[in-house]
Amino acid sequence: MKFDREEAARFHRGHGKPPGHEHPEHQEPVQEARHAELRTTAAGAAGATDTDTADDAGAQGPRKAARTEIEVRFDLLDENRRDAASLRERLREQGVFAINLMSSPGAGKTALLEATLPRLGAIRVAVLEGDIETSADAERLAPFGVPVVQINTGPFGGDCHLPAPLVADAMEKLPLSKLDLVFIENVGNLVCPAEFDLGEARKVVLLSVTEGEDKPLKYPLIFRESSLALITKIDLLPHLDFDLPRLEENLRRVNPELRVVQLSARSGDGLEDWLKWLSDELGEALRASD
Ligand SMILES: Nc1nc2c(ncn2[C@@H]2O[C@H](COP(=O)(O)OP(=O)(O)O)[C@@H](O)[C@H]2O)c(=O)[nH]1
Ligand SMILES: [Mg+2]
Repeated sequence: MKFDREEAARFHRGHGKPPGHEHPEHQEPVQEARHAELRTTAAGAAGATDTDTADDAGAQGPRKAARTEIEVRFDLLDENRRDAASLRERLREQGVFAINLMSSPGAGKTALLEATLPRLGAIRVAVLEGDIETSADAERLAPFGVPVVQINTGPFGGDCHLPAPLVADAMEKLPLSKLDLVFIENVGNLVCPAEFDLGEARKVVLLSVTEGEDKPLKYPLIFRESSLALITKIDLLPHLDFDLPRLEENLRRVNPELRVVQLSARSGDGLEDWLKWLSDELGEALRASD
């Protein structure tokens, strides 16, 4: 079954949560997804069964009030996984390395891109900008002269994350054969983006020093899923009561494999470490595809 955006949007609208969008940390994923279930509900028709006939219902007064609900459940996570797998394959064929940047709103994803794009030298880069509404971030990146595609989830129910089908559509607007690297700036949220594979090569999570040392413990999935954590806005540390060693310890507790880089897009401190990680990962991917 194809990802049906209109259907999904109808379910998402108002709460930004798709059907079958279970949070694996709290609930088992929907196993019985992708079925249509006919369920009869009838005020005053206690004891009615799905096999009662219309005539029966007609003969028994209150059942005239019966109404039929059709509940359709899609396992969007499963749908998403398959779309992400084919996008990953397409990006591999094209030799494009994609990085999914995730954080809570305001941690500094766009500021990081503003600081990074002019420092990439010969690397051919493009950006997909994800937000619920507005093209503000795409406009911030326009002066850098790289292809930028804005993805708004607002028309699809205002999702709190980017889903793979929207990312795949947006990738088709990029000249993939002429690119080495695509940054995907996800919708600002520390929970939902972690659950949705976008076919990226690496997930990178940003956490700013104003958000608190406890966030890896409170929102562990996004830190477990990521290869690199960027501790951002370190220029603000002198003004804060922030325990950096404790944050690093919390990150290690949640994911001992996680690489950690501290940086400030404002002062430029730490950007070299980030760029080194980037070029090492990109170089490794290019060598592997030779
Ligand atoms: N002091 C300081 N402010 C920053 C830094 N990076 C981003 N900001 C500010 O934080 C706010 C949110 O940044 P933005 O890049 O839009 O975050 P995003 O929502 O994750 O894309 C903006 O006001 C930025 O100027 C930084 O390294 N230092
Ligand atoms: Mg942004």
